[in-house]
Amino acid sequence: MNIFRTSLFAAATAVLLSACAGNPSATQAVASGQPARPAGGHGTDAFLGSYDTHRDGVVTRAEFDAIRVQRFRSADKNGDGVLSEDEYVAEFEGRLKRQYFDEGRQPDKAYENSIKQAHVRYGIVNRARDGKFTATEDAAIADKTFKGLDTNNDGSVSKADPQRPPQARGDSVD
Ligand SMILES: [Ca+2]
Ligand SMILES: [Ca+2]
Repeated sequence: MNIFRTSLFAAATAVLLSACAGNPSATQAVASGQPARPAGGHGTDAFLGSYDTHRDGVVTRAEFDAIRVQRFRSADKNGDGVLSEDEYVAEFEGRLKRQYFDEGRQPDKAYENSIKQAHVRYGIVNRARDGKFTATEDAAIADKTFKGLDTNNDGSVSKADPQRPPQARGDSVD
């Protein structure tokens, strides 16, 4: 990174920080105590815990897509544009570790099971079973996940979306 880009990055960070400081609702959302749960799970609560980076109780489609794309890219360690099972599970484990750390927990039986489930999920998301989970496949799953939770179809997921009964929710794989 050259000096110009470094200073640009610093300037952008400063703008972001001041924007946060000037936003009382952001502070209130944090104070409301909804825990961040980066490793997610099923249902609206888990979804908000994983994707609601502003902690304001709402995840817009743009916010969701940006996080999915960023997670996919950071998971693709060898940069070949697809995720192997190892890359996929390692990315999930990174989030799970952070969640355990945030909650002050030590890895336990549930942790091991979550990792096992991530391997099972890979078998589901990698439909072609070729060990190459693509960004296109990820985008298709993301679309299904989001639409399944945005039950009032207003382009964002929040508590305002009436939750469907579990059996009507379909196969959520993330
Ligand atoms: Ca890869
Ligand atoms: Ca909605």
